[in-house]
Amino acid sequence: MVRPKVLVVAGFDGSGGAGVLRDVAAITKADGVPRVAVSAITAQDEELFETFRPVEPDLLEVQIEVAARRGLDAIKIGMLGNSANVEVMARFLSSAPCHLPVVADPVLVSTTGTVLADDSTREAMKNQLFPMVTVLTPNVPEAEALTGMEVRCVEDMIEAAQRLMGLGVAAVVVKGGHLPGPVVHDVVATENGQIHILENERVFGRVHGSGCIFSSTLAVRLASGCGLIEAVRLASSEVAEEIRISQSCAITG
Ligand code: PXL
Repeated sequence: MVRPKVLVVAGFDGSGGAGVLRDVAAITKADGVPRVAVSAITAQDEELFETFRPVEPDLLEVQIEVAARRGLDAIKIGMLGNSANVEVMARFLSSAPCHLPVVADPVLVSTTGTVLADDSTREAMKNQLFPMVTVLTPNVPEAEALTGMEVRCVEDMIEAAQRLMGLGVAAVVVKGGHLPGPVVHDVVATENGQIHILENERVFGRVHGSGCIFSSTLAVRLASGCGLIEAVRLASSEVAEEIRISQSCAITG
């Protein structure tokens, strides 16, 4: 099969931990062809998030137009930086072919605690972006922030997924890695009201940018024709593998 072209619209993190560099690596590893439009530039490393600036919306718009010119098979959206850039993204999606899988990772806060989407950006994401998205992939803190409810267990994850479906997304994957326990649950809600609960043994350790790895791998798999549940399984095992790799690097130096 021809390698699927996946457009990433996300922030730049020069340390490579998160953002477009991580997305490009994940897409390439999954045998996709990455195309990139940078929405914001961040200055950070694993310990410290110094600052970020969104790019001007007209610059984001032309990057997306150019990246899409030769055709796309999927889109992965990460950090957008501000509400103007959310609007640019939503406008592009409203003119994109409707069969194109669009995976949105609702990046709100950096791993180190910096707010990456302020209130007006969050509102624009909910009102303008999410209704155009095929799969939304929040982790537990993001699901809590977007729904306003506390998420402590699988039943809460199901409730949060259903509330997020109410925003007009076609499917939601709430990733359970932030909840304690030896088994990690991912809850998938789909348009026909179905709920699927996937279980994976916890791989101990962390990798910066695990949300980017998950959503980018998911986008490639969906573009390659995988069903949603199988694509989620493959994306989860990719994250687990990257955690194992980063653990063994940490041990061997
Ligand atoms: O992992 C979320 C994320 C995504 N994209 C960028 C980020 C972060 C977290 O810090 O900086 C650019």
